[in-house]
Amino acid sequence: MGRFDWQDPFALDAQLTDEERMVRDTAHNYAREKLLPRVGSAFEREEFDRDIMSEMGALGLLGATVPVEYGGAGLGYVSYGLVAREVEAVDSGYRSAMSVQSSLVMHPINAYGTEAQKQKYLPKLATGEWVGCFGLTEPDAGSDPGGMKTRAKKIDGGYSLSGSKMWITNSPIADVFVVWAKSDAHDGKIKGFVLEKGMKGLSAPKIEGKLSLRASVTGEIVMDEVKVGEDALLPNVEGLKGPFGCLNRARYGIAWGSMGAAEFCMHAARQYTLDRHQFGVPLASKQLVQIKLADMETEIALGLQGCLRAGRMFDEGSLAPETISILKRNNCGKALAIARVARDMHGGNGISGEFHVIRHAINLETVNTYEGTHDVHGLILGRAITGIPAF
Ligand code: TGC
Ligand code: FAD
Repeated sequence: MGRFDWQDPFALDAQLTDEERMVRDTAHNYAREKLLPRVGSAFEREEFDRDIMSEMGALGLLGATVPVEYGGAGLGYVSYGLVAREVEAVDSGYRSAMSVQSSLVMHPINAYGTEAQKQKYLPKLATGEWVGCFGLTEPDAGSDPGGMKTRAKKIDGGYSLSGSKMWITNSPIADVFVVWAKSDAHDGKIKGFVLEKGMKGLSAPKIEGKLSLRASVTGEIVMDEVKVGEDALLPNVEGLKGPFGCLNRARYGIAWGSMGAAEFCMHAARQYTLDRHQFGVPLASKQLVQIKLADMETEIALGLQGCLRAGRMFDEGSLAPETISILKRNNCGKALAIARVARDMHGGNGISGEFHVIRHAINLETVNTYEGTHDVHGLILGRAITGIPAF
């Protein structure tokens, strides 16, 4: 029989390639040395440090799966997931910044764009010189993006875009905006457009006062007859499968990332209850405490192993979107529950920013909601299981 390693019960590490371990270690060292020391004050002050994008870019953590010829790292999906896990162990908001740039901005340009668009945008997005954002959600169209009102009207030589997007990660600091609109030149079908900061009629006001994901910057995208040329259109996709193709990748990364946050919380709760003595003994000696740690251990181990399998299937081309829904839904829900329990196990100290667990719990409320809510992913699975859409 093997020896039990509570930090890696299914020997995940042994299932990785040398390259994947190297990527993981690079992300781990960066996250712990550069992100962890600044997250407390960033969260308190509700500020995202723009330099983080350039730092991640310099390490090859942006566009990990995008081909090297366009400035990406040309890595597989397991590497991408491992980066998300390490970054989100520090803060879900930092993983958000990485996911949006990689899966929601670089991926659609790479998958649906022209050669000229790829050459223009991808290298600068990969280094973090440019920051991107992804506009799908609208004030009246969240879980049902097919109900979007944003329109692209055909004009001489291009399009005029009008509408507004809501809850958009990175929009206030973005240079590049991938937005989805119903296009009258394409029978009202959804098309993607790449807009740039400074275009007339385009603004991205910041949403202030978030109590979750405060170290990430979130805003609106307001388009008032923004005129663009044909070269702004992403020509190679049409309909909701365009944005969903991006979301498949981001949701997969979130499944890994949420487990990173959960692991951080579990490790913190373990150490805290070993160190903290009440009634003359360490809290960790109590059955009620041990059962909580055992539950966390179980969910994290199973969640990560599911992610690894999904990553291998992604690279083989056999991963179905519904399988991603299983992992996005389960891992976010479980991570949120783990963070809340870890907060409780820290007693009064658990509400202090110094111990990080309450920040993770508050952040995971967002992570459980964005990229398809917990219940919406349940309904995606319900449709796949029964054949009956219940949205
Ligand atoms: P439905 O009829 O199911 O599908 C319409 C078309 O899309 C295709 N499709 C997919 N293609 C690829 N991947 C997927 N996962 C796909 N899901 C659907 C489908 O085949 C069909 O294609 P076609 O050719 O027949 O037209 O569409 P519906 O309108 O019934 O949608 C239902 C539902 C609930 C599944 C969907 O709307 C949904 O997933 N809603 C959740 C919305 C969401 O996830 N929004 C995310 C916004 S972005 C974000 O949150 C970023 S946060 C980033 C961060 O900071 O980290
Ligand atoms: P709603 O769709 O109004 O849902 C409200 C509630 O109703 C939820 O509990 C939901 O599960 C439930 N519900 C909805 N439909 C059904 C149904 N059919 N049956 C039963 N229950 C249902 N979007 C982007 O496009 N780009 C981004 O970068 C981005 N970043 C974000 C960052 C943050 C911090 C946040 C909070 C959100 C972000 N989003 C982004 C938006 C996010 O994807 C949406 O908030 C999410 O999809 C849910 O939409 P909604 O908020 O409109 O909620």
